Amino acid sequence: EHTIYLKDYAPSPYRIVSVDLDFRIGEEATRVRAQLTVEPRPETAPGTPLVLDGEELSLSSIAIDGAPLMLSAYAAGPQGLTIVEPPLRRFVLETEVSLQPEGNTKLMGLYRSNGVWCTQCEPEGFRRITYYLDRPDALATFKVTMTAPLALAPVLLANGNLVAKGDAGDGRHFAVWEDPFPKPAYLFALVAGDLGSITDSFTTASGRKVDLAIYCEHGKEDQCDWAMDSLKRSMAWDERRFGREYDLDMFNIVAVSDFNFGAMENKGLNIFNDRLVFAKPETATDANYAGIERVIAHEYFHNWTGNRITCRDWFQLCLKEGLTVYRDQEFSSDERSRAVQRIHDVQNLRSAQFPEDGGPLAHAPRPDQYREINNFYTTTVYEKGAEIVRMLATLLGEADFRKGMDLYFERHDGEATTIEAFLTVFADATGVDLEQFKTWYLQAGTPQVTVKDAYDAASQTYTLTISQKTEPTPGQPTKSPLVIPIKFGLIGPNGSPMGWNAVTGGSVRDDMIVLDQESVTLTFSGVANKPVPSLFRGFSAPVQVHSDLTQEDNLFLARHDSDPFNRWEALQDVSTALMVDAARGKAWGNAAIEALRSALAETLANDSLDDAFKAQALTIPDESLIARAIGSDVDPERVHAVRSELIRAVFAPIASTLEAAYHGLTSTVPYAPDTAQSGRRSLRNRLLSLLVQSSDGGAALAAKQYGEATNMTDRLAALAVIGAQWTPEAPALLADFRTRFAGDPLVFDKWLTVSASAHDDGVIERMRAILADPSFPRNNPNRLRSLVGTFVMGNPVQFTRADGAGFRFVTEFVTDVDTRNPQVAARVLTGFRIWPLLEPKRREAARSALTALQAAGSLSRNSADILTRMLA
Ligand code: B3K
Ligand code: ZN
Repeated sequence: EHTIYLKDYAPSPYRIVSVDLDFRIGEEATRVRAQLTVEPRPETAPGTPLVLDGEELSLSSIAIDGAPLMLSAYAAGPQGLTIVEPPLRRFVLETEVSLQPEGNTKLMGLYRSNGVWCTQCEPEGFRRITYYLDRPDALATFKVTMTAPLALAPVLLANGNLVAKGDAGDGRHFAVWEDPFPKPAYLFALVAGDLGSITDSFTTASGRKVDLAIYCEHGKEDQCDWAMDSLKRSMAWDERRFGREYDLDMFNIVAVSDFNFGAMENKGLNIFNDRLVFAKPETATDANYAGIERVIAHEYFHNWTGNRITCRDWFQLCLKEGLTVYRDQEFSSDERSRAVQRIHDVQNLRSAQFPEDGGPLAHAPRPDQYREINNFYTTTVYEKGAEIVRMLATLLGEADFRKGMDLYFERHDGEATTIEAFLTVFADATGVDLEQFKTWYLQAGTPQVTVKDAYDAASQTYTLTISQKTEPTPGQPTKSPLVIPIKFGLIGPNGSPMGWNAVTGGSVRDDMIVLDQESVTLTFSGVANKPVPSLFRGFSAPVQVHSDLTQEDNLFLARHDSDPFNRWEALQDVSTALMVDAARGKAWGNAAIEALRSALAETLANDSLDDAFKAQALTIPDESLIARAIGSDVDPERVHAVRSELIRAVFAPIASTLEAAYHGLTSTVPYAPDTAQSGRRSLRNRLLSLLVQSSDGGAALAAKQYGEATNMTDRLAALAVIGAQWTPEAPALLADFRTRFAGDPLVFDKWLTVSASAHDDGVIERMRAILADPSFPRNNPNRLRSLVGTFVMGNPVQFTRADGAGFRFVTEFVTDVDTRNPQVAARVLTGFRIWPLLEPKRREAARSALTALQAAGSLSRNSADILTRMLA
């Protein structure tokens, strides 16, 4: 299998200066005429062939400067088109190809979703539209003419600004779009269809008026307002926080139903999975509203970090993705609660990225080789990439970080660049040497940080010994020390911050320790009492910390730490430690449970904490986190049992308190997705979930909430906890939910998600029946992922069943879907990454399902790549 290496990077010997595309969209086929203005680079030797990418295209004509090419002058194959001996001067290459968007189930290139023609080109989809240099360092200006039947496609959109439109005769019409900003082909987009829309406008800081529109299926216009509101807030935020203005006269968003992932930042024409656009209170949850806000922002922010400045090659993917995730996280923090946002982002990092980084698919945020680039749109590239940018901001401080960003925009605007160039702007703007810091981009694995402390009362000195180690990962047997910023504070016996006179032994700046060696011992002098250290405040580095803090220390931090993240973290650590002990067969004592219970009850009663924070504090770490803390030979059924038991032990005795608090949070005000209301609902629903899991009356209360709910957040929360527990109420409520919202595919997804989350032994059979139903939309990624994606990632008990039924269900699914949509299949397959952690019987069952899949052969490159790495 063909591997691509970063070290082999070389620019193409030819440059495409500008592109003129003509799409003739029709029901049977679409014809694409491309005129590429090409020139050799000055150093290109005569006779160097021009090699263009192309896939599943049928070529009908080819000419250079108007003269048709002889058969011997070019070769068209399954990978592309080679012009054997192009002129050694500027020339125009003209090709015409035809495509079959209707049969395109891979959803890459030009395809049809619900009758709408739309495109997805990142990373390598443009080659499925025309022959081209389909690589991110080939920047060109695009002019796009499209004609289509007026009845089928009254709306014709492409990148940039609309420059002409009109009648084309024969029931057809045309539109011409021009994008003045040179861009790589992966940012190309086109949409043609019969769509409704909402419009608005935004005036930029310098007074430019931008027309905004969101296009969608007719009848859904009223579900687009939140997305529009989010867009306008994003545009204002990027001006305020980063000084970045929008640059075209229009900005369009189109919602489509069939889409391989969340959304795409095509220049001036973002295309969205409709689940990240549509929202109304009856059918969308608070989490959906927050997700829409975040992704609308994310794609919009790409206009500067991704589009104006793009990637030189796909190894640099986290240059745009990590940075843009950092930006969207900051946006959400500014728009909502910073502490709660941080907790949320860290939970996500731990439950998705840490398992990737600690398993067979571990890779560096900037990998140096790949077989299939689609498999590198990972949580490591995105979320760990964002953590790296966050550490940079922490190390430099906000003002210097902004200076570096300003220089980045100034120096690299209009370029396709690299991680090195990104780091250099910060070094140049601040004088800080970032050579060692760069290791974060190059090294895979979650660093393990160990902390030991000691206090000497006689000399009033406190010492902290902090060391780091990163375990080997595939292809990286040895690791070097990273630069780890540790935000911290010392807390005195009365709960207030403690100072010190001097520190020796390492680098401490104000409230930050910088660990850049394998180990450091810091000695703080003038420390009057034994402190409790609060380390990694705000989760200042994406590491796993091992400290000898006792349960008492953690409960103390949970009460007194001024850092809200660490207050939350301390409670998580307390319950994790109890569950890990229990899973290993060590019973917990009553005293430990009581101590945790009273800390949680105190948190619930604390008026100075906001509801959303309390909801997070009352969350017991999920099963994947416990499994990771156990580390090896994991039995997920036992983990599940231990977690359920802890919840009962802690909460059953205070069920009446929880219930009173639950009723106290009942609200009758009309639904709004704002921070205060959604925080209140999240706490109330957390309490409900705890009640269902710990008290006899819980399920009835949930059934009542389900029936009386006036919004989807409350209705789904009730259904989800009943569905997961598979209480006797579950089948009837699920049936009701399905009919109540029949005809809304995004609510059907929620039904699928709940169905796939049930812990009972009947779940696999029920899922098989769902998939076998002839009316099940077997090519829609949202439906497939809601069912099977949820099962592999969110139902460890049944997925890892000892009899192997869960594993086989998933490999059979992969075999089937892989023939139609390899990206969806490969993504589901990554759910197996936990297999090396399992106890021997389950490990063997997983291995045998995976080897059977491999033996069957004929997988797509996407799935084969995942499988090979999984079994390596
Ligand atoms: N850049 C796209 C992701 C494309 C994924 C291709 N497999 C969306 C985003 O990250 O904003
Ligand atoms: Zn992105």
